[in-house]
Amino acid sequence: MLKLCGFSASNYYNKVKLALLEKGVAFEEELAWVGETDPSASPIGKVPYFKTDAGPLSESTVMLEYVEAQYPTPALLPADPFQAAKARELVRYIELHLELVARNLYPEAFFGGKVSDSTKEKVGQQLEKNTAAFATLTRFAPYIAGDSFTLADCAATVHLPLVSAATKIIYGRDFLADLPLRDYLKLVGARPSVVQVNADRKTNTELMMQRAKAKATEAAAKG
Ligand SMILES: N[C@@H](CCC(=O)N[C@@H](CS)C(=O)NCC(=O)O)C(=O)O
Repeated sequence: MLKLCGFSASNYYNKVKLALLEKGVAFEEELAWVGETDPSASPIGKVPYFKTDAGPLSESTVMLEYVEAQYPTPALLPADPFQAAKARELVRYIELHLELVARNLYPEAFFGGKVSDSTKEKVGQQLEKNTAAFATLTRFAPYIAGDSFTLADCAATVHLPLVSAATKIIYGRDFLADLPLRDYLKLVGARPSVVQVNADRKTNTELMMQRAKAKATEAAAKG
């Protein structure tokens, strides 16, 4: 059976999990924390990755494309090639231009660490530009790429709340405040797939925090 490997606190893991749940694909989850991943499946050590009957596969957006091709119904991309490309464009913007940039803020925003002032300034400038560009592409009609739930929604649902929260915490201003994110998250949040992903994320985040604490205590004891 298809195995989704990684952990449920990960936004990239949850993007793929959402697509599988939306499609009703039978899959198992294999817990793999960062540092404990299978190098033969994820050579770079990131999660998520798949173990399929045909072999392993990493990189979440490639995994989404595989899921869409292997399990075509219900479709998570519009049938029209141009509209499908527009949905993919949103996935790319959300990850490359928003999430990956905002990720530089996470150590301080979410994990009790510190980010330098120069990083904050540089990231702030990039996000200012990138969020404005992203806003021109989004539809919210009512889904992010139009009238149906697509792969772009799998990405938006898991990544946008992090971008929003990180900018609010670090700069005192939510860089996505001009988007109808609250209503959108309420809409997608009612889907059984999103309810499950959010519940699993909460449980797994608590576990992750406990692990981090235990590791810190262990390190302190060693001196
Ligand atoms: N481009 C990767 C990004 C995945 C990613 O960054 N995953 C994080 C967890 S949310 C991770 O594994 N981080 C550990 C690391 O970068 O070594 C994908 O789309 O799958």
